[in-house]
Amino acid sequence: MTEAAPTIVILTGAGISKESGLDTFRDSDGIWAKVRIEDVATPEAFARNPSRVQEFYNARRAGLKEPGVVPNAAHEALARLERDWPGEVLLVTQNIDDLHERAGSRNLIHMHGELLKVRCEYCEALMTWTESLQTTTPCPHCGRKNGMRPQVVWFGEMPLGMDKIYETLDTCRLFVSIGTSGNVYPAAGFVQHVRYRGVAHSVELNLEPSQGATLFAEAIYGPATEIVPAFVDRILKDGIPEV
Ligand code: BJW
Repeated sequence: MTEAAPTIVILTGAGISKESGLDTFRDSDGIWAKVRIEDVATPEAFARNPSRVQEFYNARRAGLKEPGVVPNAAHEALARLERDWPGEVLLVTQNIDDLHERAGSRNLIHMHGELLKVRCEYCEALMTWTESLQTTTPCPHCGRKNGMRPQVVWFGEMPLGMDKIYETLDTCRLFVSIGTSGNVYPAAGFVQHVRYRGVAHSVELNLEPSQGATLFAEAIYGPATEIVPAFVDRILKDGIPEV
């Protein structure tokens, strides 16, 4: 019996979308330099001032429609890896933009939610939403007001798809972390989870060393649009290095 081709898990963060015109969070010109986490990215902030939080996400949702905001060479390379690698490639993104989908990735988990989806806290209906959302917008399913919220994961909330993510981290032979600062858990802990098993290679691809840089077996630094396509070429040509 021939062995199945090894599984790859890719984790992406805001850095992969930076060259598509979307801000990161913790760089000096990032989102958290302009707004406070406590004002927009916690359930308490939403309870205190829902309009402020809706405005923040309405602006970012509108930003996705800017003509220059399109998938870049790094998003495209990851879609190519999924198409051409003979085994499973699971793409786990912390990003709430839709650039991976637009590039063609299909086996994708948005662990921190999706900007183009909203849900009703009363009836739990989940729906695609491309326009502005107001606190008073009635739920199209149950008709109640004041329950519609962005489908994003705020601090203190449980990230999405965790069972599938850990199941795949437990079987992968390659873990790659791209454009994330390694500040936010549980994503920041994935590399230790994988390395603990002792059978998977781990690589960081970033503009500069992240918080957890020393935890990776290999690191490549540079803009995502340059280093990700070159890395994908290498894996498709040479396969996964031995641990
Ligand atoms: C480039 C580049 C280029 C730039 N090319 N690279 C104490 C200890 C440990 C954990 C905790 C703790 N206290 C609390 C926690 C848990 C907490 C947490 O981690 N806090 C830390 C701050 C310490 N985590 C949570 O609460 C999470 N939930 C959870 O743990 O649930 C379990 C649980 C729940 C309840 C009870 C008990 C347990 C939820 C986390 C939610 C994160 N949400 C946000 C905002 C929502 C989405 C949105 O609005 O977009 O998600 S925060 C923000 O950070 C966003 C991002 O997805 C996330 C990660 O950011 P990312 O992607 O890493 O971006 P940056 O800006 O940080 O980094 C960019 C990187 O790109 C940099 O490295 C650059 O160098 C690089 N770069 N240009 C390549 N061109």
